[in-house]
Amino acid sequence: MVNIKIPFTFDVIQGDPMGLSQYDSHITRRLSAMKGMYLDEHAFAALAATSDPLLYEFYEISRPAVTGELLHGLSIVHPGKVGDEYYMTKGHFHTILETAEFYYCLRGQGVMVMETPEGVWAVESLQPNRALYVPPRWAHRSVNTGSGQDLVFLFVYPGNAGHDYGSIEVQGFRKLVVERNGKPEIIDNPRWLSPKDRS
Ligand code: PAN
Ligand code: ZN
Repeated sequence: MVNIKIPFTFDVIQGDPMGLSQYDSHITRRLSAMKGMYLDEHAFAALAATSDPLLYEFYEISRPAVTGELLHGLSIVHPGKVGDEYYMTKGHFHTILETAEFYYCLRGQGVMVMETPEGVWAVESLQPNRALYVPPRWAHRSVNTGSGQDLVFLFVYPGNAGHDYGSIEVQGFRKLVVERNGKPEIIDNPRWLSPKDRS
């Protein structure tokens, strides 16, 4: 771990996969960690029966979980699909809802799917050298829509933000990103319920 009281630098390693010259944790999420999150349960089961592919991974530099600090790191979403739904992160709200996040895309093609607790939604594209600002209150999930290339981005968010996966794990986002005729398309998630219809 870096000395948390003095300034420091680190480098993005331009390999394949990309990485960081220093980090405190490396978290990997395989298919088995995403049970119930993909619409096509048969495709999920078929893939799970043959292998447990690595869908995404992220490197974090630890900072104290307090206001004023900024947590940051590098995420890599690998290319692939479960049925016709692209590999994606779980996605989450921040536990402290009123905390934002900044992303900077370094490699690949993808989208960020976002929504508020009220069900307002947005999808923005990610491509190298594009920055994305996720305002406070918006849940966010990154999706790799590229073929054969990792989607890689840096992220920065307040140290006290925390992660709330709750409602996303139960019903997902309002919109899904699937491949149709070789291209990404945004479709309604049939399992999504508006806040007033949830029990
Ligand atoms: C990112 C994400 C990271 C993995 O650091 O945590 O890309 O996504 P999930 O946490 O949804 O599995 C971030 O948004 N942090 O707040
Ligand atoms: Zn976040």
